[in-house]
Amino acid sequence: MGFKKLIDSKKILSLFAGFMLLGTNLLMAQGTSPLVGTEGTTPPPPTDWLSVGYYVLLFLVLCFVVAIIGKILKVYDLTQQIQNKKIINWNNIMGIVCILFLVFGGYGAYWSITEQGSMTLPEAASLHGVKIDDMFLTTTIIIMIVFVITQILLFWFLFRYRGSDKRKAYYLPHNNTIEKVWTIIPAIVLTVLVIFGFFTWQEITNSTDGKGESSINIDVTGHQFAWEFRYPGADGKLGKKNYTLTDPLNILGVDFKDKNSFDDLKADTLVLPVNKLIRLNIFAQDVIHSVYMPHFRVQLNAVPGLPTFFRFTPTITTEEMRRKTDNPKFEYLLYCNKICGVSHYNMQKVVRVVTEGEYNDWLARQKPYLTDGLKKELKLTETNEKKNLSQNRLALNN
Ligand SMILES: [Cu+2]
Repeated sequence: MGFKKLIDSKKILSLFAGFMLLGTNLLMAQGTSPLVGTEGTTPPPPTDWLSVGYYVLLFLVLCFVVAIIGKILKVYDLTQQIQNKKIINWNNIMGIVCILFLVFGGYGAYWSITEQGSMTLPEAASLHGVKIDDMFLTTTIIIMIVFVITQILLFWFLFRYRGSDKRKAYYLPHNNTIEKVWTIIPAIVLTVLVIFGFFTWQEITNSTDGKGESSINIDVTGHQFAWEFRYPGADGKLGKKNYTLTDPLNILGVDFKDKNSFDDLKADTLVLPVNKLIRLNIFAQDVIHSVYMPHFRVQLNAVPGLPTFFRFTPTITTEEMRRKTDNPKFEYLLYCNKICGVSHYNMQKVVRVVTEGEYNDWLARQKPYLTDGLKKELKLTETNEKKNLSQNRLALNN
């Protein structure tokens, strides 16, 4: 068999299609392989092989059924034609199919909203989150109204004005009024939505306190595949960072020439005091990650070489949320929202919102970033000892 014949062969093509489907199946099932995760992470959920294969098969069966019905109708049509009998009026059939599509499609949309509607984001637990939700709701309502009106008009017109020998189509080359209506109305609605969004976003990000002096400054650094937190010590200031100083002991590249770095703290959980302005300074060390905290409506990319920040005020403590959701195990979470590599799914941290007193207690228990090992590496103690020695000598000489 020549090459041209081979690629034209329907059997080969269908085999290829089957192979591709199997490939998709395998891809979707990926994730069951044991992955190297960071400590304290959860194992990946087992993939439901049956469901993937089941839906692929269901789709194939449906395609097959539609094809068979089409063939039967075609044969019926041809036999009618041969016997000089009335042939099927395809315009009527297509018109009815359109109405059926409108009814079942409309019901499908309704079902999807009522069934999956509860799967939207939970109650907003930050000040600006409420504003984002308002905006989202307004946009959704407007879109829904437009959706219902346009779908009814579209399918009703397809049915009402379906092809017929009794009617002649009206030729409409151009109509300025219609052009104006369908340009100006969407333009006004979209402008209102965009301006609404613009002001909300400006309110969230606009900060006269750009350096974060009046907010609690916390560094969040993403790397494959974990988040690191750095809190300011008693001085309330975070020391400078310089990526060239990064090494196994100084994983964040903190610059200890800056005195503010000495009391900086390392934390494993993101603990936040309630009703206080928090400023997250966001960094990435390898690829693009994304800080995502759905309850606080916070999401911002962590880009290597481009520090960003997000300021927000949490308003509901973890305890309150546990009571509200009636879930004693409830935790706020910080996820990575960029598919950044094989263990991306493991890049999450617990976020705990507590009262100010609890926050101060917790902070006092955190370990300093400047560990003994790091002190040794930086020869901080040695130089101090040398200093002491020379001072002693000076004292002796005097
Ligand atoms: Cu990531």
